[in-house]
Amino acid sequence: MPGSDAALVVIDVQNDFCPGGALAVPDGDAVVPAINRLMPHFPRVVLTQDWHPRGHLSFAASHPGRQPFETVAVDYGPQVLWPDHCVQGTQGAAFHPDLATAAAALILRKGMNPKVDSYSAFFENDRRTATGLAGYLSGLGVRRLYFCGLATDFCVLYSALDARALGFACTLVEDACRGIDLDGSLGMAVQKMREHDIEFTAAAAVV
Ligand code: VGL
Ligand code: ZN
Repeated sequence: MPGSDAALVVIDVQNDFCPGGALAVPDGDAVVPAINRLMPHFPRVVLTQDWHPRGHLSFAASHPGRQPFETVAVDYGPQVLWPDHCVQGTQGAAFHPDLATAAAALILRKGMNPKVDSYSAFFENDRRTATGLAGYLSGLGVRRLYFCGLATDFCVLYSALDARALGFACTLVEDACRGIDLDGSLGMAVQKMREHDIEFTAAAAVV
């Protein structure tokens, strides 16, 4: 049962990450009913939205000769290249139509710098540029974060690891997440989260 110092962070439940979308996560839309049931049990809900300008550096199409899911070196280190996805203002970038967005206190958009990707809701992939979410949550006295959404092995993983490093207690609501699983990335993500004292729970155990 989440207390008064808890917040639910819903990562990137957007059309492009759901079946039929540009970067579909297998079974991605299955998280929606579980997340909608979780929301009323939290004093605060934050939604994130991957929100890229056209021609974003994370798009394979921005790198001549490169294909989606290849990794390239960019200024801040390795960057996986993705199909064009979550372009600002498009239907693909919109939340899944059944997600109960009215419950959200904050919608945080990320990945807006054309030259820097942002998996995490806290820091961009340069690992330096803050999004402001840590200050928002701390300012409200939030100390415990529950994570759900898409994708477990990218944006959920990086968000939860950053939250732990910032001192928040973190729980992954495992059945309210789905992963991409690129070259075993899902198993590695689960292992990393366990190593960093992120707890795992099922949605039914939260409420
Ligand atoms: C994501 C890849 C690219 C995610 C976002 O939300 O996990 N993955 N952009
Ligand atoms: Zn993205």
